[in-house]
Parts: sequence; structure tokens; C-alpha cells
Amino acid sequence: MTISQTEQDAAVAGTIFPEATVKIDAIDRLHNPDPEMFKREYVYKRKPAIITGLMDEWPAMERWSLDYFREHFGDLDIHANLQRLDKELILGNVGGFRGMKLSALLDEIEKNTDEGKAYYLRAYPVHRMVEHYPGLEEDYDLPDLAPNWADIRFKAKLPAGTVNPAKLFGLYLAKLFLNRGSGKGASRSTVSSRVASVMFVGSKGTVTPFHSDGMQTAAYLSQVVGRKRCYFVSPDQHAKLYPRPFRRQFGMAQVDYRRPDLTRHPRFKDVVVEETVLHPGETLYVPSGYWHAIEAMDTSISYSHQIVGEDNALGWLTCIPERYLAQMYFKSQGGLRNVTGAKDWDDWA
Ligand SMILES: O=C(O)CCC(=O)C(=O)O
Ligand SMILES: [Fe+2]
Repeated sequence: MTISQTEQDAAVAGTIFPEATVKIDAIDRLHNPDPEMFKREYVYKRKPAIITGLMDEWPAMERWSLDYFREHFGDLDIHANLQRLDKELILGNVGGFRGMKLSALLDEIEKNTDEGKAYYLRAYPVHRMVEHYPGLEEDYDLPDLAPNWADIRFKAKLPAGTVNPAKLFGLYLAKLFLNRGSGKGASRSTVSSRVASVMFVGSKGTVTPFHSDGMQTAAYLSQVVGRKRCYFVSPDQHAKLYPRPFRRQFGMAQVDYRRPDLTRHPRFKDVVVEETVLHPGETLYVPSGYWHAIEAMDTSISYSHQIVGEDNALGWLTCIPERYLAQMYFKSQGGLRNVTGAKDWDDWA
């Protein structure tokens, strides 16, 4: 990265609590990494990374803009996330949602000059967009760097070598479920739905507070337009983020990382955060169980999907009962305000 790029990034202030210990540029940048090395050093070691080169051939890099989304998806009915940046933002309470046409949200994104407000299309399912405008599927690709059993373009393989029989059985069950119907020339929209591809379109300033992704999945976040500041907290520090119960099936921090109340959440002051900036054309790898918070530094368009493979398939499988329990628990607590505006509280793909 050039110095001028770093200077430009520094010119947009991050919003993390100023007294937190933050390691700047702590995340490795890898250009077209060798898949075996990536699996060994990042997937199995659960280490986040920024990968460059994966999106070089994506037509999305030329095509995606607010105008492109207005032209092809303007009449989609969506839930717009309206964020008040001066209010507490934690996952489960990321601001209000309002039903509208995507074109109306894009207008708000374009004309927003109020630094205290941000507008977000948060995690909209890509397969619904592809059904609406099939041309979209030519615009992006799914990296197959680390084997993803949910990517049914490929037949999954069980690990070679010695694995204890209980673990092997678990992996077999997970593979059977995740990789069903694989290798038969599945359409892109089916693949997108199985890997839970989601789209994020928003104004400068949108915040996704600290969380770890649902069901212990890992994720790629591919940045097409604008920059995003990404904060990471390693899984071993989870107690410092005060997660809601049942954090393995979806980790939701209850501390507001921008304005923590240290009398309620004293452990947060000891947290060590790794920070990086994700630029257009770069793909962020978020490992299974890793906590992350993301804020847009510009008007932003990103695409994301989930990864379940050898390293996290058992975690995924063992979250299934936990998810049922969590649903019962949160219902008994009067429900949890959801994070996408969709009906189901955990419908966050
Ligand atoms: O970019 C965002 O706002 C959130 C993305 C995210 O958390 C993810 O893709 O897992
Ligand atoms: Fe996430």
C-alpha cells in the first residue's frame, strides 16, 4: 500500500473508544495466496487476512455503483436500516428499520450530509437480487481458496489422514448436509443461496457493531465500492465484549465499542483490537468465531458469503441445538430486535 493511501485512510477517523488498545495495520495482506499455505496459516490458525487479486476479473469492479443498483434493483422492497450514530449501537439494536423501495434508500444514501445519520441495506440476500436481475450473477465470483462445503459447485472431500472416529462422523454428517446436490452444474443463484451470499449498500458512517458470525461460519467480505474500517477481537477475548448468551450460535457483543460504559462493562478497557482498512478490490477473510466490527469510511458496496469447511464444520454442527435453545430463550425474553429488519430475529444470513 502506498503512503498516500495510508494518509488518506487516516484522514477518516475511526470511531472506536479512544482509550482502547488498537494495533494499526495488524492484519496480513496476501496477494493471490497459495491455497495450501492459506489453509494452513490462516484457516486452521483462525487468523484474519486481507486478500488482494481475487476480484481483479470481477465485472462488478466496473459496474457496481448506486446508479447500477437503482437501474436494476430500484423497485425491490427492502428493509432500510436507519442508523443514528449518536445513539448506542450494539448488535440486536443497530437502529431502526423502515420498509421502502431500494431506489428510495439509494436517494437517501446519495443526499445524506448529516454526519450523525447513516443509511444501510444490511445483508440483503443476493439470490433474491439474482432472481430479480439474472445479469448480476456475471458480476462476481466465489473464491475457492479455502474449501467451502456449502459451495456446491465442488464435491467436498473429507480430510485425508488420521482423524478420530467421532470427529470423522461429525464431519461426515456436516458434509452430507452442506454439500448435498453438489457438482451437478448448480446455478449461480442456487450456489449464492447455499453459501448465504449477502449484499451491503450504504452511506459513509454505517456501523456493524462487534459480533462473530452465526453458526461458527467464516466469511469473505469482498469490497467493491468505498472503504471500510475493520476492527477485530480474537475469540479468546470474548468475555471482554460481554456477549449475549448462546454466543457460539451468533456472537453479539453488548458493549458499545464506540462509547463503552466502563462501569457496566469494565473488562472492555483491557481489550486488544486489531485494525485494518479494506479497500475496493480487496477481500477480507473473517475466520470462524473471530469478533469483528465494521464501519464504512465512504459510500460503500460490499458482497459477502459464508464458509464452512473442515476447520469449522464441527463447530457449525454443534451449533444446531444451541440455535434452537437460543431462539426459545430470546422469545421468552420478549424477542431480540433483529439485525437485518427481516421478520425472523436471526435472519442475518
Ligand atoms: O460490512 C458490514 O457492515 C458487516 C459485514 C460482516 O460482518 C460480515 O460480512 O460478516
Ligand atoms: Fe460478520
